[in-house]
Amino acid sequence: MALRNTSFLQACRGERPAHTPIWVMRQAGRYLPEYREVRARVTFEELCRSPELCAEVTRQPIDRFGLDAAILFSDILVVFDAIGVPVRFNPAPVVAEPIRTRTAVEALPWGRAADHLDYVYQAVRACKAALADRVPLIGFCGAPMTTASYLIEGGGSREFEHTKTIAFREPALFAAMLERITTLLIEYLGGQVAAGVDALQIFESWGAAFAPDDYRVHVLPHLRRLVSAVKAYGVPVIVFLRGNASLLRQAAELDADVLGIDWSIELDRAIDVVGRDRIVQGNLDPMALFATPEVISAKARAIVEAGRLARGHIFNLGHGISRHTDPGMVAHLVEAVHSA
Ligand code: 1CP
Repeated sequence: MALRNTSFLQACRGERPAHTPIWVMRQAGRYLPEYREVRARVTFEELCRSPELCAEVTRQPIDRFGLDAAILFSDILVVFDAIGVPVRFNPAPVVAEPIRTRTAVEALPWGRAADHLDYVYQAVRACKAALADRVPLIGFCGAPMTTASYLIEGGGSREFEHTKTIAFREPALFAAMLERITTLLIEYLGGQVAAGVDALQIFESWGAAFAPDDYRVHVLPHLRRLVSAVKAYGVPVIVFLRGNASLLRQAAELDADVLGIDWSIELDRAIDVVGRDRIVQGNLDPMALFATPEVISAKARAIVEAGRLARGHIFNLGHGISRHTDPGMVAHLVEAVHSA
């Protein structure tokens, strides 16, 4: 059956739908009471492994708000299941035995690893069924470096000490790790597309860990390979490279259909850097949802206006929504963007 709301996919192709489409990074999650209700019954890991519950929480923000796209409920770190590396969420992720040496990398079972993520592909099928063609479904993964950083650091990090030490002192080992992870991610996104996702987003949440010149040398080639490979799957590819103020020119070198812009830069200035022929997504500060409805409307209008400078624009926050957000303000934002 054909999708009923195609505004998001039209914007990804550079067409101008009747209104600016909007979805929200982390739109399924802890700010929604109905999500917290599900989470009270199961752990985060159990939730990610249950296709039925993934479909239920993916649908929650679609049922509540007039959003123009759904995003698969999962996490960028479930890929570690594929290589037998356990990760716990408390709720921040913890990898008990970080991978930092060539021996440790080579001991991991990389061959046909993405076959072990069948529960995610089943979740995609369950989400598609639950959405019943109301809106498109976005699949996703972490970018090679963001993904690798959790494996190397053993969790989130502020300074990325181990990741950058390996990149600077053992560049061949760092490249070998990112190469293997990239191959796994290419297969993993292929599995998501085969299961039915309508678009893909790659999250480079920690790009700004590296200085721009080091990012170009040590990180960008792997992200570029991932983007080029997954573009062949035939669905639009969005890259959200957080740290735009410093890495926007690097982002512009990617062959992605859509470039995600974080909230650290004015959208019109970002468009001037990446080029007016590009399609952009973003970029309201998530904390702006703590402002009054009038202020939210004004900020939304300004971003929609700036978005008209680009070939296409999908409205989003400039990073994930805060868990303390009032859902009523999300309803207000969607309204404001659609009527701008
Ligand atoms: O207790 C809970 O319910 C767990 C909180 C939670 C949630 C709701 C985590 C743990 N992950 C998620 C879901 C999630 N994560 C989605 C779902 C779809 C949606 O957007 O609605 C997505 C796309 C992600 C992606 C993700 N996970 C990123 C990239 C996006 C970003 O925010 O930069 C990253 C960095 C992660 C790692 C992760 N997983 C969970 C947490 C708390 C974190 C961040 C840890 C850190 O700060 O290092």
